[in-house]
Amino acid sequence: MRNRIALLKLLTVFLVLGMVSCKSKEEQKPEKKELPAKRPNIIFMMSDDHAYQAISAYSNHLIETPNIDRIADEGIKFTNACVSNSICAPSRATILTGKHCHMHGKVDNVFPFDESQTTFPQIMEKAGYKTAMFGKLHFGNNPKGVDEFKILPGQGRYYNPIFNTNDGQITVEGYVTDIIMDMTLEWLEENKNDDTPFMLFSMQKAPHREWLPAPRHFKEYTKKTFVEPETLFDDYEGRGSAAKTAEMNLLKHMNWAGDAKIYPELMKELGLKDESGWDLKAFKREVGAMNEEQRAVWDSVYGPVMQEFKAKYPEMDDKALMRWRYQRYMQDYLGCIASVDENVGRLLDYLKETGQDENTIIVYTSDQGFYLGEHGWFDKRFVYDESFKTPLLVKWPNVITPGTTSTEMVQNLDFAQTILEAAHIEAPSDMQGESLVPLLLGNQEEWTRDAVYYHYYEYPGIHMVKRHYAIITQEYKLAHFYYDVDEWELYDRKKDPQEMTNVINDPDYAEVVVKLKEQLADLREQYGDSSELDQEILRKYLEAKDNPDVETVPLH
Ligand code: SGN
Ligand code: CA
Repeated sequence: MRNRIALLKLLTVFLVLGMVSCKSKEEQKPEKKELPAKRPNIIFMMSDDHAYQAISAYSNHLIETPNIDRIADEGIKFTNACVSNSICAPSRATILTGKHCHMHGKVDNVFPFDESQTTFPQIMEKAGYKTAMFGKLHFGNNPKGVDEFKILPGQGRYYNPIFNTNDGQITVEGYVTDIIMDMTLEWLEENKNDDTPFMLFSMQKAPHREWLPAPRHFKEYTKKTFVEPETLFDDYEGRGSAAKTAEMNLLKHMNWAGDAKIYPELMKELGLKDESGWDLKAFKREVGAMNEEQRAVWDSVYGPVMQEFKAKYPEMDDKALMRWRYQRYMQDYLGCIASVDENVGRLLDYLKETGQDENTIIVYTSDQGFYLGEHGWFDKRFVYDESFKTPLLVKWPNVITPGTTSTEMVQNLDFAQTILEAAHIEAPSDMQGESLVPLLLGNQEEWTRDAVYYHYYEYPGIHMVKRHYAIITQEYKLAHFYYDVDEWELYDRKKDPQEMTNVINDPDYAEVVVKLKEQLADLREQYGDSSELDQEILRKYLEAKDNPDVETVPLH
């Protein structure tokens, strides 16, 4: 009897435990989070050529960016965000249209943007959002769907820049990064008592070539020494011919005056040539635009740097020169980032002070990544990680869990649909991305993408990076360089994160290659890309190249 009672007690315990554990399993099942009912404001900050290697939320081996990091700390950091074509205007057109380049037509920096394309600010404006855009667009025409704009013509200048505005051109005295943020803050201040939700683009020119820091950063940054990347002296063995023939090597292809800030007079003295044919022009464009005061500060810092170089130059071999080039490049590039970061801080502080931060989504990104000496390079264009990946940080109070990291493969292609969904606006069915809202809300299970598509076009042209398209998964990257060569490259992203060895002919990867080629063909079909289209785009490009009657956007 006693035994029976004991057994019954035991059974009851098990039953209760069982119920409890069932219940806790149900409780553990993540609850699907919903968008807040109120339409948010959105501030989309984008810099030009800002490498994720130069944001301390990603890595602090080069610089601390405490203000940009605040967005990551209070929101989400994407560590695998990428672009569909690593070059300025095409990336911007993809962001604004939500389509791949072959669909919106802005495949390179050469032709102007097709203004008949619908951009997402136009859709937001119609849906009752207030819209504005300040900074760099680089379309060869003015933005559509923004009530107010102040846009740099073409690449714009660092000092005392000119802007195209709703009311014609203006020249603003000062440093471009500060000025673009002044415009952003002025607009916010003017509109702060209006309850209409807004979509505001604040797009920095910095840190684009020729990397000119603000006077307040010259001194500090020209005195710094930065850690060299492991692949600075890459000889491109193990890669295809595209890497070997590209013209973006720090030693061989950087300009003396425009890039390294060697004064034209000193170039002459040392017998250095304007190899690109536009080096001296670029120097004059930037340094020539300074006022007396700016030029005096400039000379007081860069003068001694040049004297030091003059003394060392005769003794320098290629290795030493490469090292000097790298340091000079980083000093200026990171000096530009210092201003970008300070200005992000100004914006975050302003929003906090005025309480506008509560219902405002803040995005920080770049139009693509950039090489900071990795593989011996500057510039971008390749599908290799440093240019393919781009920083992406998003803050949305009470929606995104602070300090979240996502390793999902998200793309600039997705931004339009994301922003539209966040604003409760239906996206047009011809947009080709996927809304990131599930990832922002934490509904991870709704995200199913396992591969992205990439296509770079601008060749032959500046920096000579061959045309290629590619499929990228978390594990592999398969690229086809299809013009003036016919070469395939495969990289094992897990085993070879620096992408030093093309394993396309390695028998161990034979099956992977077959599978990825199939998947790539499917992706091309799904997105409406094809060899016929590649040929048509190429023919148009080659025809326009030497035809002065075709309208093109100036490169510099
Ligand atoms: C300029 C730069 C190039 C750069 C392109 C495109 N040269 O031509 O180095 O690749 O812009 O940049 S420069 O010395 O004149 O600046 S992009 O960001 O606009 O795509
Ligand atoms: Ca760019």
